[in-house]
Formats: sequence, structure tokens, C-alpha cells
Amino acid sequence: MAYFDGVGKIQFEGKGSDNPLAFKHYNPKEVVLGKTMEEHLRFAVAYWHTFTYEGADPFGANNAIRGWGNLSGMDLAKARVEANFEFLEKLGVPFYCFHDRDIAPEGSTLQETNKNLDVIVDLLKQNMKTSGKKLLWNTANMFTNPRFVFGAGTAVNADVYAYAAAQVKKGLEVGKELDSENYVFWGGREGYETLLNTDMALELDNLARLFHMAVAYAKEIGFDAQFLIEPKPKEPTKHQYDFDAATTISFLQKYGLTDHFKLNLEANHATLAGHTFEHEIRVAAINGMLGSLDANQGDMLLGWDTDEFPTDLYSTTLTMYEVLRAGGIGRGGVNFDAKVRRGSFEPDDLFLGHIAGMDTFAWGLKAAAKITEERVLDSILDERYRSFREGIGLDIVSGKATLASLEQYALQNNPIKNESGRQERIKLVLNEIIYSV
Ligand code: XUL
Ligand code: CO
Repeated sequence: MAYFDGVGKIQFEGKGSDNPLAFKHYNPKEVVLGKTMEEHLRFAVAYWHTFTYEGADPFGANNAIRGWGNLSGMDLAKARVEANFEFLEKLGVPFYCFHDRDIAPEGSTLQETNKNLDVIVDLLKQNMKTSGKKLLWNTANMFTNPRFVFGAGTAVNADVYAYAAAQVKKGLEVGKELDSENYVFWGGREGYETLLNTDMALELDNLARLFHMAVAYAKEIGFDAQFLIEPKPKEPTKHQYDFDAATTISFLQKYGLTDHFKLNLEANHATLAGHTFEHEIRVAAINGMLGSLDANQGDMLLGWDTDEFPTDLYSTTLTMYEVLRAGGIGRGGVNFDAKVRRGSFEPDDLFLGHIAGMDTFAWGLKAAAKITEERVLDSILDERYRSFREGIGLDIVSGKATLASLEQYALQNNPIKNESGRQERIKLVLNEIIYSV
């Protein structure tokens, strides 16, 4: 059965096209800085927003029109698998991502839940074989079920912690079975509401213990995916432990986990933390921790995780500039952790949302490539930091300088001359580049 009958294969038609179901910028085989767009961007569709979410919000019920809407239980799970592969094929996206509970319903026992999962994983595997589509990452949903009210790896109850460990074990087995490129840990309810009833030190030690167990088990079963942690500052808990890239990196350093983990950074999580997406990517990159991206955007006027499709060119340009600067996204990709608005309830909207995101990223990639190729920002940096390439600056960066030698220099160096940073000019140049590609 086809779930998106009205839609054919989405083609690249270029800038002049007015066909809404076509790409104007994303041309998968177009070579940009030595790699195809497809290789640079490694797009993925998020199962939960595309096939599991059906429009409900805290004030209203499901309203989306979906071909699988009348099904339930395992029939629904199987239909979603078919819909997933039809969608990936038509959209021309190579990867997808899921939580365990997106793909199969929970049973009344863990045994039954795992059995349901096995049936669907088999089906996914068959479809992946025939379609050539791949899994960018899988993860365990350890936040929806009421047992996880106080977290999973940071639970206050050891029985819940053990259940979470069992779920992660199964998740790693599923990832291996489907040859996943990465395995993600997003700290669903790993955080707290009030310190009055929270043992923060124990919770963080336990979380690290879970990560060490996961590393050991992946090694034991020969699952060689890249492990990723996805930072987020708040929501659902008031204070999430993996607040942002810097906090998460210091956690990994404290517990000796840096060799085994990188970061999956999400645009809307960055803005919730009071950062730009490019800030988070730069922090990860300079620490060798850039793993993958969850592409979306928040709303300046709303203080929560709205997971909108990315349509802000300025942001995708700077995002892709950071990715190029870091040498690429490696085994990661650009996963659309994004959902259509509740008012966009027709099946075609799923395509239109992804096309908007893919075109905005492709456009951003082209602009970022031009900035890189023409050394627009590099030449500014060269000039701005030139004092560190000779004389006293070279003494500083080569480790030769001491407080005494710097004092001697400062005493005779008067007055100090600074130069303008010219950021207004630079931003106008960026605008011109973005609109020229
Ligand atoms: C939640 C979020 C998750 C993770 C995977 O804000 O981003 O969907 O990406 O658990
Ligand atoms: Co995410």
C-alpha cells in the first residue's frame, strides 16, 4: 500500500522552478568543495516527528491526516515501517533515526516489548536491504513511560535504573542488527526539579556508570557505532544535566568517557541554552567532539522546544560554515528533529516541511562553501590575530613568555593600539554572499 500516492519522486528543478514538490537548491549529486551535497549533508528523517506524531498538543487531540491513522498496535507499527521507506525513497533522503518506542508498541512486560521490537526490527532490516536506506542513529525512549518520572540513568529508584539499563542493552543490540552509524543518548528526564529532594552527585555518578556499561557492552557485541550525547538545558525537567556542549564535555572528561562519545547538537536546544547553534558546534569542534546535528529551529517569541523545520538561511549558512571548518560531519548527519505545525495536517505537508529544511540547508552549504573558498572570514582572522605570529605574540603562543617577560614588554609598550572588529561590515558581506549563491 502506498501512503503518499499523490507525491512522486522529489526532483531537483533549480531556482527557477515554482513546483512546491521540487528542490530549488538541494541537488544531491552537485559537487561542492570536492564532495557531493548528499555526502556533505547526510540528511535523515526523524521517525517520531514524521510517522509517530499526529498533531496532538497539550490543548488538542491528534488532527493529522495519515494513511495509517485507523490502525493500532502492531498493525500500526508495520504500516509506519512501509510509510517510512516510501517517504525516504520519494524524498531522496539516505538515512532515518528512531527511538525504540517510536517503531514498536510496549507490551505488558519487558519480554513482550522486546518481542514486538524484534518483529519490527526484522521488517526494517528487510526494507533497508531492498531500499539501500541506512540508520543514522537509534536511541532508547526512557522518558515517556510513567516509570521514568524521575529519570532513567539518574533515577532515584534502582529498579528503574535497572530497567533503563535493560532498555539500553536492547537498544545497542538493535543498533548492531541494523548497522547503525551512531547511537544517541538524549537525557530525557535526566535532570531535576528541585535540589531539596535530589542527590545530584549520586545521580551524575550513576549516569556515568550507565555510559561505561554501554561502552563495555557495545564492545562485547562488536557494535562499533559512534556514541553521541545530545545536550539540552531544560524541558522536560527544569534543569537537564546535559545542559549544553561545554557542560556535557566537562561531564565526559570528569568520568573518563571522552574517547567513546561525541555530541549530537540540536539547534533549538542551543537557543534554549542561550547560545547560537554555531556556538555549540564550535565548542564541540574545538574539543574534537562534533558528532552529528539535529536540524530544526525554535521561535524567538516562545521559550520552549518548538522543533520547527529550519528555514532561517542565516543560521544554516553559519551552521554549515562551522561544519566545513570542522572538516565535515564524519559519521554524523543532519537529522530533521523537526515537525510540521499542527495546522499543517495534510500528508503532503510532511514533504513540504522536509523540502523546506533540505533546501535551506543546501542553500546554506553553498553560501558557506563560498565563504570558505574565498577565505572571507579566514582572512579577517589572519589579520585580526596577526600579532600572535611574531614578536611578543609568538613568544606567548610558543610558550616562551613568562609573566616577567610580558611585564618587561608591557612597561615599554605604550600606548597600546586596538583595531575595529568591523562586525557590521562583515554581516553585510555575509548577506550579499547568501543572496548571491
Ligand atoms: C528532544 C529531542 C529528542 C532527541 C532524541 O528534545 O531532541 O527527540 O533528539 O531522543
Ligand atoms: Co533532538
